Amino acid sequence: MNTKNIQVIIDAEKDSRLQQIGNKVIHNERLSFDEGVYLFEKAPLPYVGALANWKRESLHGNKTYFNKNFHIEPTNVCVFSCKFCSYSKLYAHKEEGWELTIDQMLNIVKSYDGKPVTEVHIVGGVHPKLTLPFFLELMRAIKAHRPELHIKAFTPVELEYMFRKANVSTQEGMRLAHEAGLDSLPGGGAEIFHPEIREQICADKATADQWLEIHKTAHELGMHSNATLLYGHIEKFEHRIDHMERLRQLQDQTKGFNTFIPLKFRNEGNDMSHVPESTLANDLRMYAVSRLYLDNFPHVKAYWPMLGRDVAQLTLSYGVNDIDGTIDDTTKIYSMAGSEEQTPAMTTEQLVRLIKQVNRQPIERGTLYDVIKDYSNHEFVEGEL
Ligand code: V47
Ligand code: SF4
Repeated sequence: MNTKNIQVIIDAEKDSRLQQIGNKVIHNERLSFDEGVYLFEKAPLPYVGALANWKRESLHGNKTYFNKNFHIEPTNVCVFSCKFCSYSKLYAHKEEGWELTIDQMLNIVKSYDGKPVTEVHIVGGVHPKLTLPFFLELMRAIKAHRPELHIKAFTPVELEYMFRKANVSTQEGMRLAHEAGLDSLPGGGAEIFHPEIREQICADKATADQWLEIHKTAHELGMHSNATLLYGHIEKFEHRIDHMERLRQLQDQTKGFNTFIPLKFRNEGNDMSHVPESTLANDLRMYAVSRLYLDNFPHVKAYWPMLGRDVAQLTLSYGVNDIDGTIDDTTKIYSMAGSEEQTPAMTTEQLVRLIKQVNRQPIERGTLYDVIKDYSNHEFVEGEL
């Protein structure tokens, strides 16, 4: 959508405050906290969607990124007790859980030998016996086997616990992890930063300040990272904007975040099953407002295993320019929480088709958004990965 067309939509809007917000967006002016909340509360979905789509296209045109990655979940045993989590087995019930050895995880990595994956994503529960030295050894073993494989691993929740048990500072712990092969941090563990909500849904794990401090330290060491927000449960719009405001402020300082990933709360099999899930319209609004509020984040990603393929495809018109990866794996965290995607795996051909169906340009990227291949005119051959 060009600027002339979006100006027509802004001028036709009857609410003068929304008109004002629209004009700020197209002049690249920063939205205030109250304006962010107002968009959630009052903006018609087509209006906020058109603004977010304009922003997305002015940043990235039709480009829609994906990567070829696989996940390893070292354990689902966890010392914490987040109420929304359908995945973890408390340490007291650890016989129901799993914990992988370094050899088992290395064998997963080896099973991708010769396959064109560029990233391994490692995140799991917080097992009291899987300590910092264990994970340092794991990363060294992966790098010794496949040095160019990008290791995106561990949330601040896992890292804060490892560092505390190992009695090292955040700076020292992050330095050791980086030296052992950690290339970047995924966005998990952020949930909702505001204490009013955090204390109700995940009181005992890393605080908002600890989460932000660990990402800041990673950025200072030259690593990039992602950020998430768990939305659509008991939080209010103010809490979402507060969360994004804290991220926006850190990003102003470090410029280390690549991607923002809103994660839709799924309510199956956890202690918050009585809380209804967000509607499709509210999902789309969440993506659109994120794109507009986080003006210093280059990318907004829809994580399709959580949302489902159809909704993920729709978000590409509501501010999203990244659709994660082929994720050929056995990730359980979402299927256990009620996602439609029971065994999330999409072939490159399926992912490319999904992007092309809405007239976007599929680009395979590395973790840091280096362009690996433009799939616009690619003809797939049978069995291609
Ligand atoms: O922090 C747990 C979420 C996150 C539920 O950086 C739930 O590229 C919804 O952060 N309903 C971990 N969400 C996953 C994550 C992630 C995923 C994909 C890519 C990236 C990236 C990061 O999963 C947790 C939590 O917010 N989660 N339970 C649930 N019931
Ligand atoms: Fe543990 Fe993470 Fe589940 Fe919380 S969300 S209980 S930290 S595995």
